[in-house]
Amino acid sequence: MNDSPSPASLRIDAPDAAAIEEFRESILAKLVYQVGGRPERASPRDWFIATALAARDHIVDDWRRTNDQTRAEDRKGVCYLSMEFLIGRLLTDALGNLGLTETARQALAGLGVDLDAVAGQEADAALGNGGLGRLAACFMESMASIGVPAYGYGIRYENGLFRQIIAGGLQHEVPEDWLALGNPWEFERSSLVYEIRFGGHVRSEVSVDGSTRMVWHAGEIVNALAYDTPVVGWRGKRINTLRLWSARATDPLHLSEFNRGDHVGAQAARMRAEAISRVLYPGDETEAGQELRLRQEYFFASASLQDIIRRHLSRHAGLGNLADRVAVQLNDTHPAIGVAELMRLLMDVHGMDWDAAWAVTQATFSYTNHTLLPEALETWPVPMMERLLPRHMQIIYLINARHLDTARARGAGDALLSSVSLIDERHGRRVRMGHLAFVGSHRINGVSALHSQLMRDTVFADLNQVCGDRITNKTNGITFRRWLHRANPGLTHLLTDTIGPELLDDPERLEHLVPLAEDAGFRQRFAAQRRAAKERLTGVIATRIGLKVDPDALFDVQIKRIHEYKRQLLNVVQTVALYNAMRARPTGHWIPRVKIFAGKAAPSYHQAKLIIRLTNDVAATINEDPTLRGTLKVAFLPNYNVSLAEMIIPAADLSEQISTAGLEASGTGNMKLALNGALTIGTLDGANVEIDERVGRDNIFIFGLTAAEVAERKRAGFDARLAVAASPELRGALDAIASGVFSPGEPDRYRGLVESLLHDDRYLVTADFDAYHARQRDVATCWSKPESWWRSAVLNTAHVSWFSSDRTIRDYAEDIWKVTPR
Ligand code: 26W
Repeated sequence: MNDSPSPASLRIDAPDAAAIEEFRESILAKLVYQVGGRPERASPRDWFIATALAARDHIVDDWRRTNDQTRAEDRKGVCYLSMEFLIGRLLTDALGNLGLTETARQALAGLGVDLDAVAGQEADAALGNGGLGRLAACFMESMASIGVPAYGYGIRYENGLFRQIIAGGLQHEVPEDWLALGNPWEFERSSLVYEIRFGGHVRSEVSVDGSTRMVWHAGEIVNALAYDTPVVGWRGKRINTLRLWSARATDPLHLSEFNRGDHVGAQAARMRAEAISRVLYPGDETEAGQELRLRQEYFFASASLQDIIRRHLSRHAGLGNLADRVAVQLNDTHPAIGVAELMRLLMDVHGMDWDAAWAVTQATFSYTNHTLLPEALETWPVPMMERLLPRHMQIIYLINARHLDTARARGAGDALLSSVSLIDERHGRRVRMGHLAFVGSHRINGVSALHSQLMRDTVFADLNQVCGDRITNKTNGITFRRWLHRANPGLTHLLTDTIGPELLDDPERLEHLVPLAEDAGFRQRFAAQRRAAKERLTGVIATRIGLKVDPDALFDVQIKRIHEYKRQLLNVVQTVALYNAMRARPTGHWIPRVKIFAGKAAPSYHQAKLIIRLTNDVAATINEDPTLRGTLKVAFLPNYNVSLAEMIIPAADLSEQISTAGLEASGTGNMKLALNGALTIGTLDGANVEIDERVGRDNIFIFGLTAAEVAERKRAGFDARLAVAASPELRGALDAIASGVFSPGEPDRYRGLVESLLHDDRYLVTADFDAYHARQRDVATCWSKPESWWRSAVLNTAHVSWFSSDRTIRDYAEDIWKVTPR
């Protein structure tokens, strides 16, 4: 937490002396009156809180103005429902977007305090696992920046994603505690509380007007309490709201029990209720399969929809026009229970009939799918749903009955009916949440062109046929404010000095760099910025893992969640093959290379944890081998998070995007790295395909089987042993790993890993090895010709403006949400 992120900020804001003085006074006042500190004794943490509170004062008025204006104009808004928001730090983001970075820097300097050190004190808000959560954070920033009125709705987890500690090469998980020292950005809204009900039973009851209604008599009630965080758009254009729900017991203390002396039992209900927002599920792409997870999903979906309805009814007489005023985006299936919940609210609470409610529901929701991996498609056991959400289960059955009737009317036979049914009858009866989200939405989107096509061709083919083509593509994007301007101010300065400050508002200007790729002087300045970032990362590597690396070496980077389909193992095996080759020819011409890895494994994902251990074991052996004379180093940087990504990305020369084709829905790290001028080595998977189209084949290292070839290999039955037999280098690497070269104290440690690869290579590591190894040799050749390397690097930055999340959001706004940014 103490690393100062990056040097000089963007000097787009030329502050005047009065503004600096005013900000300085404000920081001092916050320090004294709110933090309760004294300037001469304040800790860096105290300064952080004081600075954040001072910055916050610049936000609040505009926040209210934005909200009032949107309400006055009755503009349609977006509600982004997401179980995860992987935000990272907010101080530099807020200051940057407000144009106050220099003001704050100089105000603090006047107090003898360094802004970068202060910013480094902020805990990362790690309310997400990986790509899906970070995408939600980029989208929130973009919506505020381009002027889309929006609320992000999620859960205020007390503990975000675990902190990863590496000890003896193994991952250990430690609870993360981002709120421990206070969160200056959030506002508790004590008047915004909704009741969330669970369990009990449903009865049909006759109301006074003679009509029958289904009445849900809940067994348990939990309160949802809102916490709001402002989301500041670029140049303070709009300030949207991230509204996160915290669970509170309705009756926190059973006083009678307490007075009887049962001090623990008296608080049991409270513990049970508040467990809902205690901790983020660290599972990534594996079905959590836990009742608590379903409770979390319903809790935040219900609170958000109740809030949306309350806000709508504060301005409109009824709910018939809900979909004209609000678009609700389901970020994967995690909030999909919202489809049944909105139906329940419209019918049971607001008296709408089924057809009207269904029309409103479908027109309101749209759903984004983020993965086709079968193990990640959520399903819930019917008995659990019946117990926890009995009314919702009834509604789901009714939705299903009508949906199957429609399918039948369109001529569907039994096979098709069972494939499109919301209930999976094959292994115990389970509710398919992806199907529920699909039928309850008017638009369903994938996150890259390839992924959307695979949705149409595979997992959702039958549904899409039965429901009429509702699938559309919205290729992911990233916010350039965080991932270029803030993470890499040195490069950004070079770019704005060269192609003009308009770049900050118009990423398409990056194309103006194209001719500069031919300019040796510019290439040199571009390379110098990389060199400076690598120098800084070298320091981080030294302090964090005690490894000395050469900043002139090629920095070869794979940073993302550890998962078999992402194939960190392919990278490690190739590293071993390279090591073997270097040892066989120590005097050969080897380019100096640092292999950098970072990423977390789900705590229960044993194979992924074993891959982390192998990476660390390989690193330990290679880093200590004197025959290499330092030409190859391997670094596994612990506790990958947004802040660490911000330090690694500007320093990366090579971006590893090597997933088995067809399995990475999009990827967004690939975009961040290319934007900062790293060259990609990758498969034709996810958004790599679209990066390849834009940067051109001369400026990217593509290898391996295509998605279609992968499918074909799997159909034909792929034998890894044949691939290994045909590749001496692969065999040598696997033999070394299996025989304990990297685990001499326990030679059999990786025997099982290698054997399972030979027996069932589900991710086709061995099939792609030779192509990958060869492409890595091309990388080395290119690196040894700096002119061509840096030409390609410049062209990567030049050609990826399309991956701005502003573009993605404009696409959603126009095609799915029907809202006009302004
Ligand atoms: C139920 C457990 C669970 C948890 C998370 C299942 C699935 C997920 C997510 C779908 C995992 C995820 O983050 N997917 C990633 O989403 C990114 C944003 O669209 C894509 O860029 C990545 O390719 C995709 O893996």
